[in-house]
Amino acid sequence: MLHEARKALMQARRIVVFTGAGMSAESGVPTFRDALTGLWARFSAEALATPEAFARDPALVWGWYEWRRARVRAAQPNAGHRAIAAFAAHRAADDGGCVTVVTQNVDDLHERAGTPAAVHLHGSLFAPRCSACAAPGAFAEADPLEPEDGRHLEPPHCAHCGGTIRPGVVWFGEGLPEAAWAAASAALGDCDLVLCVGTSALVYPAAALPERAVRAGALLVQVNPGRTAFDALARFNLRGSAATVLPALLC
Ligand code: BJW
Repeated sequence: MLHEARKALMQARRIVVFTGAGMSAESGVPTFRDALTGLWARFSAEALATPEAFARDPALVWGWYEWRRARVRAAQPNAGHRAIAAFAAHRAADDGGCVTVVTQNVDDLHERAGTPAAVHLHGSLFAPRCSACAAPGAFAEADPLEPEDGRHLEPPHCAHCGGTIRPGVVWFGEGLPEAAWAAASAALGDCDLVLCVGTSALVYPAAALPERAVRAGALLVQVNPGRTAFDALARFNLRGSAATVLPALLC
């Protein structure tokens, strides 16, 4: 199966790598929905990842995202992130076609592994903005949080209008960033192959993009240790972790 999937990748000219939280799991960044270790097993999405939650208790939400940002800063890209970056660079250098990385992740591990322009569908932990005027915000100068600390923390205020700075991520009920959505729609609307890594494929509208690509004739290869909503769509289901399967598949 790995050999066949590898052959399909080598033959494809326009490839989209579509990643989710499982991509960063082996870097120590928790997923959302894994039964024991996922964030939603320990924390309430309604209390932390909605605009209503931020309006109700900004310090609770800001503190939680600062805790997560500290964890990501302490993490390193894994062999899977590095394999994707090396594969894309190799393809570009050899004029072997284009590879676009589209991620639902709010970490910066693709970039730190050498992927220069990953498309972030759900925003970034590193791009806070004003909740009133949308101007980019800055983090407070305070000492970094301890990785296990999820304490309340007052968010900083906007230098332009005094509004409350919010995390630059996409919460439930919010639209996706327009530029990222346009770039991802274009790449997935015109690809031969989509390589889906570490996503449960349950969150929309992101999950609709690979579905649409398959309907338009693209072949889907999936890397995931568990079952997902994409299983039936995939030509190849490679059951394993990102950091073990991707180097074997791409390098
Ligand atoms: C490994 C591994 C290893 C483990 N290697 N793999 C249609 C139907 C039903 C509902 C909806 C719908 N359309 C919209 C909705 C509502 C909602 C939604 O989708 N809900 C569903 C959950 C039911 N969607 C929204 O609200 C979206 N907005 C919207 O629709 O707005 C409408 C609107 C339009 C215009 C104007 C205004 C409004 C927004 C969704 C935003 C999602 N946000 C989050 C949080 C981001 C911020 C943060 O980080 O806190 O995004 S939720 C969370 O889920 C996060 C993720 O990006 C996203 C996807 O999760 P992902 O990446 O798939 O992770 P997991 O944990 O689910 O899966 C991990 C996988 O990895 C598993 O499969 C493991 O097996 C695997 N794995 N270890 C490889 N080592």
